[in-house]
Amino acid sequence: MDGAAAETLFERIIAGEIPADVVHQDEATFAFRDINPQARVHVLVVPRKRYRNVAELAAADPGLLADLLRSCRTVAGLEGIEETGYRVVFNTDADAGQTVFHVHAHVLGGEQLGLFGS
Ligand code: DGP
Repeated sequence: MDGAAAETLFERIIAGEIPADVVHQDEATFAFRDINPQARVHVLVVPRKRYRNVAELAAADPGLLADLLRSCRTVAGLEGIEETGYRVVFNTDADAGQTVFHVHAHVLGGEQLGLFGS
């Protein structure tokens, strides 16, 4: 867990202090639409408990990582893209362009997605 005292943007969204288009929530996770969608469906899925990135989450709490991935599948079902396919992306630190240091899965789909790259 990130020891920094300051709340992250996503903690403020989870707390309802910043409005968001919530898609799904449960005891462990929270999902809402990305403010700058990169595909027809673009939902961010975050654990309520903050870890800096997916590597820290995996090391500290693999059960919570499994919960997070289950929520990604739930979101895909709710968004109608479970059958057509979707991508789950974890940007991890600087070169990947991570900007919010509260681990989040990007669930992308609803159209044919481009190839990976810069
Ligand atoms: P990343 O680059 O992986 O750290 O992704 C952070 C994402 O968070 C980025 O795709 C845009 C999104 N985002 C940033 N600020 C807000 C916000 O205030 N509301 C919502 N819904 N999404 C945000």
